[in-house]
Amino acid sequence: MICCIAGGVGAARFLEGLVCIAPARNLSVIVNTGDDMELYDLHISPDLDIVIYTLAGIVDDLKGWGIRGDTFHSLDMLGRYGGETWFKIGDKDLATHIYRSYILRQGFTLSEATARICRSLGVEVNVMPMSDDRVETMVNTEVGQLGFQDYLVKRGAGDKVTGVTFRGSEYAHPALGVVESLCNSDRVIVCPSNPILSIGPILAVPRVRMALRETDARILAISPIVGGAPVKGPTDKIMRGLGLEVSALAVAELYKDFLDVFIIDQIDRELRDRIEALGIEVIVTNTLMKSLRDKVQLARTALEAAQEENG
Ligand code: FO1
Repeated sequence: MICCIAGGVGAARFLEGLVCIAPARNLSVIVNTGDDMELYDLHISPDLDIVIYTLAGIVDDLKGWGIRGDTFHSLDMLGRYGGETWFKIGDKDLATHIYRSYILRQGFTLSEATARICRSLGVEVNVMPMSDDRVETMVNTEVGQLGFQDYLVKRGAGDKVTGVTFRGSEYAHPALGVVESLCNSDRVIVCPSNPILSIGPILAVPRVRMALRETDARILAISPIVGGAPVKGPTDKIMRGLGLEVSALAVAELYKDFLDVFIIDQIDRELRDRIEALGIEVIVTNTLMKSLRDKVQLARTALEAAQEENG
């Protein structure tokens, strides 16, 4: 059994490769919900949707989020009413948010809504939200505290970041199956996602970090930082804002209390010794996922590395 810890686009691309070489029934994925937001009274879970749409084969590959070939008639109409249109929700995507919100309003959990969406879209991987409790990633900036999507999408990640907090995380319980999955898997893979904004909220759920420290599973992570820059998104701005160096080494430091193996890109090979000095095994390979072949190759390297000790 393999349990993955995932944010949005970077994680989904890695998972696309992983499902090509590992049976879906052996995979579970714990997904960040710190990015979730309410818009038009709908509960939107961007990272869950990115992972689910990718595994269902319907994601818009170019953007990495949303549904391929989606149209935006509903959003255009909302704009005519003077509504907010900065968050580009397509017509088909809108149906997911309506359906999820409908299930939640009936008193079911986000886990249940997620399981139903996966079933309907033919996704056999066990995709779980990190928690059914609300955890909100808040970004402290020079213009004040912003919700994650306000910071990233509405304001284009242009504000200087001074801190990040995960509102509600200290009281959040892991969703049903999360701790079991971390403890009963042979391997845990932390996907190449933003360590602060995407993996950070998951680790901020106290029982999750505890389970990572306690599990017998071999824990492996893939660096989302290559050559001192993020593969995607504002990870560099966030890390700098928190006074961290933008490097694979700094990511390793963030995970060192539970990490066994760290996969870094060839370009970062000179960091090997310093990461190994943290007590973490290092694998150097190509981590850039430009084609499906790259994704499968990276997944294969991760599986082989994670297998080594457990046999
Ligand atoms: N990201 C954007 O940069 N602009 C958007 O308008 C946008 C809309 C959107 C709609 C649905 C969805 O599931 C995701 C969407 N994203 C959009 C991506 C998303 O906000 C972020 O990439 C993730 O939250 C970060 O992992």
